[in-house]
Amino acid sequence: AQSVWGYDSDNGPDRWHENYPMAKGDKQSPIEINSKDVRHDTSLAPWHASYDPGAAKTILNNGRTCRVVFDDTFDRSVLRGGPLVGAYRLRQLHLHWGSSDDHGSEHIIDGVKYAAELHMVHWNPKHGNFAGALKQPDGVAVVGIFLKVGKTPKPEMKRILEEIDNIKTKGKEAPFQHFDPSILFPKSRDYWTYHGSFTTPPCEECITWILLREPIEVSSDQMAKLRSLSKNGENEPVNPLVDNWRPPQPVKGRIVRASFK
Ligand code: SG7
Ligand code: ZN
Repeated sequence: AQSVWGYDSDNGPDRWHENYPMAKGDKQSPIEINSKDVRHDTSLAPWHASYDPGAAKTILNNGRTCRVVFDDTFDRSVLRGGPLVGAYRLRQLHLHWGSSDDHGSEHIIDGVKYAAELHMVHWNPKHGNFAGALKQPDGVAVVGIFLKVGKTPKPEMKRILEEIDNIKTKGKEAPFQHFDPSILFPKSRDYWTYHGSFTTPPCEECITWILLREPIEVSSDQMAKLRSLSKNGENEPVNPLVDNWRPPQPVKGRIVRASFK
């Protein structure tokens, strides 16, 4: 078995199950969504995020993604409604992206791969702490936002992108304060929802996915900036951090519901 999981041929998604058997479970993520198989559910409520800009703490490169961490010691930045019961606390956001603009997202929509996918990870405080929530089917809620490359840069991505040079290599961390991540949401609140897993080992099946229908538009230059991150540590040979996405997993009879028609 591989010593550390990653996205390369020797330690990538096809081999994760050797060390993390849950990766072959029945409710794995991501999945491919086909609009013709989706069930419009009129009982699905709108979702609401109420985020405190003061909860943002740091931004870091862990060699597998770039992540912004939030204070989740109390109900400070929360997500409610949609398919969820109760308030879920924002813990972190991170992204998955490709080596070029034509792929990089984890979920695939009607055959479309977006350039990147942003994940806002929230947990259900009724389970006590994040580790406890990971063991429960209603433990975690992730909002997924697709990034589509177009002509216009997304100004709201600037704060994150201007920190890239400060967290270039694996293990680097920088302060990241006064940031309201709801500025990254698209206009439409329409979403798909289904029950699945984390897209990285150990791939626990504890996630209510809320995938936003409308992508946000970023420029090709903004994507290139993200790709300038490195997998390697500071004094190691340069190894670009790209293609940190897991391919779609078997749906196994799960139903994807849509909040819209
Ligand atoms: C990224 O995605 C990281 C992970 C995250 C994982 O690799 O942001 O976070 C940490 C703390 O390393 O795993 C437990 C967790 O949040 C999977 O998250 S995802 O399913 O939303 N892609
Ligand atoms: Zn993710």
